[in-house]
Amino acid sequence: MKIESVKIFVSCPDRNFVTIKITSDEGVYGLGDATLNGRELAVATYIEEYCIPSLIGRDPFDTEDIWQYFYKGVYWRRGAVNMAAIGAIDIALWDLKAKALKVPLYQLLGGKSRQQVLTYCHAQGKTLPETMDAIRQKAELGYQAIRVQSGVPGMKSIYGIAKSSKGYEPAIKGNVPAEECWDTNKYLNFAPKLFAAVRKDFGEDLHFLHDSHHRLSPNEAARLAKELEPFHLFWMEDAVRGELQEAYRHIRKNSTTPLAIGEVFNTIYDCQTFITEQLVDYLRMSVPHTGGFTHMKKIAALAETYLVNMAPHGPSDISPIGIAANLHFSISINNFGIMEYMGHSDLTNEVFPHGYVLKEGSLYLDETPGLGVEYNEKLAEKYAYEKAFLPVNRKEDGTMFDW
Ligand code: GCO
Ligand code: MG
Repeated sequence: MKIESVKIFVSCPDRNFVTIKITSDEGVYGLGDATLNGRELAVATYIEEYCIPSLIGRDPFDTEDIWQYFYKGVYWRRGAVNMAAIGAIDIALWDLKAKALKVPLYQLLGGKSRQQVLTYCHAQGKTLPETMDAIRQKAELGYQAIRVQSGVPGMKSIYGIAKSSKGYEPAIKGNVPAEECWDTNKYLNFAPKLFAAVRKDFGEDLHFLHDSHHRLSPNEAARLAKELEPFHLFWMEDAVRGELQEAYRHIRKNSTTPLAIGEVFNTIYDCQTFITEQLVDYLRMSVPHTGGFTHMKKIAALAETYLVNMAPHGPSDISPIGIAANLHFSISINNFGIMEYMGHSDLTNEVFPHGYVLKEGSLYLDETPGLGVEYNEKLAEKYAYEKAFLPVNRKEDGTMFDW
C-alpha cells in the first residue's frame, strides 16, 4: 500500500480545528487532529509545506519509520508546532492502518485494559454560589470527577471562567490576544476557602480537581498544596510552569496533594525528570499534541515503570478526532488515571460524527474500525477559519505574567 494523497482542512464549526486526511492508493484513509489552539495556521502550513511532499508514495503502515523521519530527520527538533504536526500525521496513519485491518484502533495498541475511560468535567462560576450550583448540576449528571474553578473576589477575570452563558472557551476571536490581570495573593487566600466550602456541601465521595494554570512560584505552590491537603483533591494541576522540572521537588517535599502537569509538553524530554524522580502523580500530555501514538506509548511505558499515571488533556480545542485518539490510548494502557473531557458544541459534533459516548462521567468506545470518527468535509466548508487567540496575562502593576 502507498500514500497517494494528503489533505489539510481548516474550519471553524464554532471554534477552529485543523484536520489531516491521508489516503492510500487502495482508497483507505485515516484522519488526524492538527489543532493547536491560537496557532492553527502554523501547524497547517508546516504540514502542507514541509511534510506532505515526503509522505507521498510511502507505505502508510510504517508508522515508526515515518515518525522517526519527521522527528529525527528534522534538525529543528521538538516544539509545539512541529510535534502537533507529527502527532496529526501519526494519528492519521494509525487510523488508516486500523481501518485497513478492520479493527478498532485500540486493538493495535494492546487491546482493552478496561471497559470505559473515566473522565472529569468542568464546573465553574464567577462567584462561590455560582460555582456550587455548577458543581451540583454536574454531579446530578452522574460525573464522578469534577474540576472546580471559581472567580476570585477582587479579581476581574481569571482562567477557566466563562464570559458568557455559552460555557467556557479559552480562545477569544480577534486580531490580537485579550489581556487578563492577575493577583497571586488574592488567589492564594481564596482557593482553600473554595475547597473547604465544596467539601462541606458535597462530602467526601466526589473527586475534585483544580487547575492553577502555571501561575505560582514553587514556594507558593507548596503553600497551596499544603493548605488543600485536608480537602483531598484528586489533583492540583499546573501549579508551576514545567520548564524547570526540579522546581517540583520543593512542592513534593512539602505536601501529599497529588500533582498533575503536562498539557503544554510535547516530548518525553519535557517530563523525564518528573517521571524518574516521581515528582508528579499524573502526566497530562495529549496524543495529538505529543507526537501521536508512536511517541505517547513510549512516554506511558517510562511513566509506568515509575508508577506515574497518564491523564490526557481533553479541552474543547482538541477536536473529536484528537479526543478519540486520547480514548484509544487511555483504554489500552495499564497506567491510566483519568481523562479530561470538556465536550464539544452540537455543530462541532455534526462536523465530526463519532461513535464514542459519555455515560455517567465515563466515555465508551464503539467497535468501528479505526478511530471511529468521520469528518464531514461538505458541512465544514461552510465554516471558514476565524482568527482567535488565547489571552495573555499581566500582574496588576502591568508586569507580563504566565497565562
Ligand atoms: C485544561 C487547560 C485548558 C487550556 C487550553 C489551552 O486543563 O483543560 O488548562 O483549558 O488552557 O486547552 O488551549
Ligand atoms: Mg490545564
